[in-house]
Amino acid sequence: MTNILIALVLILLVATLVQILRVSELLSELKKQDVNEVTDKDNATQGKILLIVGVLFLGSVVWQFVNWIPLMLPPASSEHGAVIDSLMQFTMVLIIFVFFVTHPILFWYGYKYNKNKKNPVAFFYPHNNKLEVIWTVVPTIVLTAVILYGLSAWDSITNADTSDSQVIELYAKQFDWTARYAGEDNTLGFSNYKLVKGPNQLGVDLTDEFSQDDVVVREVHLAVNKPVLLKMHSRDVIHSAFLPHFRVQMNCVPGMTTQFAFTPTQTTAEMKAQEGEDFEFVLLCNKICGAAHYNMQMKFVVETEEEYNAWMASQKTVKNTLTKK
Ligand SMILES: [Cu+2]
Repeated sequence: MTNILIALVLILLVATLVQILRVSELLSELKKQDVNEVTDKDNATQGKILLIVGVLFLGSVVWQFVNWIPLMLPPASSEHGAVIDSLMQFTMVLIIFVFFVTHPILFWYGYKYNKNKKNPVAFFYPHNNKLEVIWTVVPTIVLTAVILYGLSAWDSITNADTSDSQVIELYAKQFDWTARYAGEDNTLGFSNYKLVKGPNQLGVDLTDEFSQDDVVVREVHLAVNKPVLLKMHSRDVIHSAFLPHFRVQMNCVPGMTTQFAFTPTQTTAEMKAQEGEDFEFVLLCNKICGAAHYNMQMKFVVETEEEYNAWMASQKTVKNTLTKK
């Protein structure tokens, strides 16, 4: 009901504006003025409006920086995350610098050089080789540098040595996550969606010897400073595994395995001391995958190796939970 009322008010507002314009046109006709003629006074008014809009716009940008920067993610809690943070900061500093140089000029020129009696015709300046070279070559060099920096960062992150990483499967479906540790052999047992049945929600092949020691959980625990390799699967649609604090994100695609390796560098306890007691590392879905997409999350806990080992020892293997005795 409220929405309908808001829509009605907006329609009436537009209708009123149209009528006001129409009245002013009729008045000009009565005064025998050409409504389409742009006078010096109109230009001066438009110039001033543009300047005010420019000041308000730049002011609002500064306001957003001041108020929203404190809401941003804390520094990365993973090794490769520091590389992503540096890349992000480098790009942002560059963009913000260019923004604050070009935009004040844009609004100021609109105000300063509008047509008036002193300035009846625009200055005709068709070509300048030197300027053309500068504004072609400088952006080319800068953008090439940014792209090379980004490619080398992505390359170093995705080509990490995973030989001693602990393997964990992240299994996505509408609308939750399940994780499966590869167990002592560090090899995930074979799985297939056709084997999904009853409590075996990941379709693990219970006859495969590699699957016997796998551990299925709904909360992931990691040991700090130990590399992990996440292998992602999806049962239904494309999901995206997003661990914002670790700067990890990778699509989970039905029918194929995707992966992301990382090393957590801070424990949950350290983060709680730094960010407040409510802090938790969390896995989110970053693809709009359906009605309950927003609620698709799983807790990640980073702890010391002793704490992690104790937790792992308390978990049941697939053999113990799913295999019929
Ligand atoms: Cu999803």
